[in-house]
Amino acid sequence: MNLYMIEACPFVHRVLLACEVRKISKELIRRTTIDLNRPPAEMLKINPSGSVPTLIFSDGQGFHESLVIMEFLDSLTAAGPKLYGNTAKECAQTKVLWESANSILLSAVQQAIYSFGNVNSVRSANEKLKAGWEWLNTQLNKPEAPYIGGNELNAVDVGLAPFLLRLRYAAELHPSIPMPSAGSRAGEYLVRMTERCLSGGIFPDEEIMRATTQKFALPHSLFKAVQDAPRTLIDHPHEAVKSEAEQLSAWTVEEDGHGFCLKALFKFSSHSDAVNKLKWLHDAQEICDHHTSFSLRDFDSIEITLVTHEPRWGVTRKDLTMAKLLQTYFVKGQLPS
Ligand SMILES: N[C@@H](CCC(=O)N[C@@H](CS)C(=O)NCC(=O)O)C(=O)O
Repeated sequence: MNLYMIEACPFVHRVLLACEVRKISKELIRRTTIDLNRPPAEMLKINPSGSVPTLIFSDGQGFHESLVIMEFLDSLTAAGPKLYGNTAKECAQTKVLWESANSILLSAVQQAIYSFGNVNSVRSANEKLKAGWEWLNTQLNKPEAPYIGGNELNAVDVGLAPFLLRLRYAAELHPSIPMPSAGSRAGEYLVRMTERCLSGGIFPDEEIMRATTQKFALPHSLFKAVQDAPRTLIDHPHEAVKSEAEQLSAWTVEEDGHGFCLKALFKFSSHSDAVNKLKWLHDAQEICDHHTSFSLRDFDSIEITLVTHEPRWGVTRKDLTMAKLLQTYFVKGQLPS
């Protein structure tokens, strides 16, 4: 068997940690590091999404999804304890516990990590995290048992670990993220888990983990460009738009009684797609600290006006930079990586 992976992926780390717990050798499951931008053809054949981890067998068959792979590892004969338990009843109980871990703790941890500089999102994650740490304290209520699984990690510990470790790095950039207090059971669990994952050489170097995590905690460079763009009025907005015709092709300069403004109409594939884009626009405005005037048209289109009111009405550098950001996301469906 061959595990297709990249070095710094938390979902891959679940599988590597699971192999360590189960004592599954690198000979039984070999590791192939891939380029996520160019996944190998044999991997795309069984996992067209191109995501890692993906497990491939010698006959070319295989599957992806970290939790599915973890469950499969329990079917192998190996010296280490099983992740889900030894009986059908234990497996069912572990899966029910995982559902709570995922919805109460992990979703909040992921929201805090993958904030992309969205302070609203961090704020709401922080509230959920407090409840998450309480849940974790309750799970760790057996004094002799260092892990949720008891003396050894189970599927719930393994599913959480890569993300719990990364939360620290996000908290370095967003100090409002609440971490469990040092003396609490959850706090001690975090220290224990971090030592285990980092010392065993299971996860990459801290510096790699920090850098790859913090990339998701900061605004994308196109958001940053809007934040940094000056609010200076442009005297000839028609020419400014023409000079960046490709990136601003969706926008027209219009003039009303007050002065110039930028307008665009973006059409989406469905009503729900348009509503999702409105949610994205709402967050984008908060991250950029720059606001637009927008309305939903014909259920599937968004009409946007970009203009600066103060100190004088008109189009500024910040408006133009915001226009480029919106066009990139609304036309391409994603921001460049
Ligand atoms: N639900 C998947 C998520 C895997 C995932 O998102 N992996 C990332 C790398 S950390 C990836 O492959 N992204 C590229 C893609 O989805 O195309 C799992 O649990 O395995």
